[in-house]
Amino acid sequence: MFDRQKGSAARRAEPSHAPDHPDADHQDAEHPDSDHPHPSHPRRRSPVSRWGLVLACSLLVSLVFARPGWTEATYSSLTSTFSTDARTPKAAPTVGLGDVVEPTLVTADFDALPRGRVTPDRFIFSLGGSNNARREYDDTTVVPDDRGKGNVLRTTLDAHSVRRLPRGNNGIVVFIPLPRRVQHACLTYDVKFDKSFDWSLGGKLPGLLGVAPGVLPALPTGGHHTRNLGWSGRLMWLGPGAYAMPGRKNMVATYMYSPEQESQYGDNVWWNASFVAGRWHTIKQCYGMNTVGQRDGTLRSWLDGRVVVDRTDYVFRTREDVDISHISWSIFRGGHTMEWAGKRTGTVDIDNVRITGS
Ligand SMILES: [Ca+2]
Repeated sequence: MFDRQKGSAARRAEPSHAPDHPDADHQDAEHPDSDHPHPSHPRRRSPVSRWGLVLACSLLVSLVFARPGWTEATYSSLTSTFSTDARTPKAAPTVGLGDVVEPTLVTADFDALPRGRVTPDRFIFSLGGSNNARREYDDTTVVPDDRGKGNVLRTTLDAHSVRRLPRGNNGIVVFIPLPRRVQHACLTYDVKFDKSFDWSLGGKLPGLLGVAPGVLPALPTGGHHTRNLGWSGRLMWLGPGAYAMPGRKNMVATYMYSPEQESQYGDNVWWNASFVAGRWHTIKQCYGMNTVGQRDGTLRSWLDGRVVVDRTDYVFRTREDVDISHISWSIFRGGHTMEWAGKRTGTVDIDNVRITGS
């Protein structure tokens, strides 16, 4: 029964053509290690430095009041810098994974972004990457966080559409190089589907992937043969039409492309758990590369703090130069046929993205 369910969903699971904007890898440059905060060294402050601070604050205040549009102007200045660099190295905190402390590679809460449709620069400022194709982001907006303060990133999925049908570019698919390649990594984010979300047959949520140097990150997606050059691990929400589990309204699965995948369109690793429309969930996905030639890769997932997948025998790779190299920021319905479309326009909100790894 398990295999039949898996095959049923996997056969329908993804368009048979490639995403058309694979992110160029040219910005995957190594940056200096900035993952360890500077140690704190208490020191005596001289009166000169204190007056310097006062003067600097005064200058900042005068600038603020002199330029009503300062936030946007300042932001534009920032983003113009960020748009030419994949990411600017900055001191980042560390977070714990059980008893292991991993450096933080990416963190984004979207609270500093102006509300409204996100521009490529603002998306890149938050999460990295180099894809400046405006149309990739035209379903993504910054909206207030309904939990009280700050913003979240919203992807709108129009009624009666899937990724490429009836036309255009619905949802979002971008590939974002990590600041550096790692052997194991965890991706955490909050996600909320709107309260009347139509689960339809299902769709994709962001995950991580790895490709060998020089290989386009779109390779282990879209029904392509990975040729052992990469793997991907995203999430899918799946509606009842995509599986045979009576009584289940929707299901979540980790959606894998790997050297041992059974379906051309990827395999589902079921969570035996469901999303609830209108409720914030916290997702954590961890991927640990296997030793080449051994079945010792780790594949773990949590939903709202509860372990839903715990595999220690996974095979992600058959070569040493495949590791964890990109975020796969995929949010769309599909599948490649209209049976994946929703009857209503729906939204998927994401916040508090964090990637740790080493
Ligand atoms: Ca936020």
